Amino acid sequence: MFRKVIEVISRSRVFLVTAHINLEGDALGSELAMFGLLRKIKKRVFVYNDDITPPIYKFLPYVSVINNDLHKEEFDVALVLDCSDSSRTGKVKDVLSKADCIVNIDHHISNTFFGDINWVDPKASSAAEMIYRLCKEFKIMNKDIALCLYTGIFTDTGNFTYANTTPYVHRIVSELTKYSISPHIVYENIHSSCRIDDLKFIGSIIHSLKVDQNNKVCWAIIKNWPKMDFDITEVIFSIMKFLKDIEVFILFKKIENRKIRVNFRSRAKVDVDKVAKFFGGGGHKRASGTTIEDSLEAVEKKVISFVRRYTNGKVRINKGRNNSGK
Ligand SMILES: [Mn+2]
Repeated sequence: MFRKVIEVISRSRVFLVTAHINLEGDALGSELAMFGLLRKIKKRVFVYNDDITPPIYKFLPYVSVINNDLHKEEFDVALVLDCSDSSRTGKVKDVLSKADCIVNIDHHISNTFFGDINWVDPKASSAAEMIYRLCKEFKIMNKDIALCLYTGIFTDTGNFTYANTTPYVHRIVSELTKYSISPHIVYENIHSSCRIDDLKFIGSIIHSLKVDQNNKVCWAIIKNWPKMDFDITEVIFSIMKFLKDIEVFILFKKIENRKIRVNFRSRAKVDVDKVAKFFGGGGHKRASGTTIEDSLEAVEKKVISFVRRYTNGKVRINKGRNNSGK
């Protein structure tokens, strides 16, 4: 599949590049690195996202090329990055079929192979790692592309702390950092963005944590999940992960009446993609999510009891029908 991607990029002229809604470092870093690569090899490129770019990512090179309004541009190829399913592109999905060829480049294990060409590698730490491989193939790299790729890998490996931080990841990063990247500046841009109210809100969530020590599960219930510029989900998980001997971390966020977003993280043993799939979602083995329509109490009850049985290895899980990313 890698060869097919190289071939279609080489022979085509005009590209649409997009990624998943709820933009984060890997989606944006991969898109913008792809933009840099395609421009270097003299292609025409449009980058479209349904969501607006969160302010914390405004430091990324090329970020101003991202468009949120779909114009009537024609393109030969749609490159869909970091998306487990085409519906994860939001309203960009409506124009994907205009392309002669949809290329799906992703690392979610729950990918639905929606493209004409599907390069899906669940072993890759990030979509950015896959774009790095494309850059190597085309022998293209510069400071801007390197910063985009670094940011993508940094985000999806949880600042190089998750189980997907392989020796290969470190080798890539050692190469990318040669292009005068300042890791502390990337870190500060992404992670030092909380306001005092955010921290107090996080404090209230931490205060109400629930723990099942026997089943190694820790979770939090958030009765009103606010819309915010900066997503504090990862901040909360990073604090939860300070807990000793806990394997699975879950957030229950009420985003609307009877609409609960559930995020899962696991340390190294439990496959939370399977857990999320059981409830109609999906993602990665170590990070996944789903949205369930029911009351907060009912969702907490059914998810926690499922996770308890699952971590005890007492349930077998059939393949889910719907998938969505984390
Ligand atoms: Mn990703």
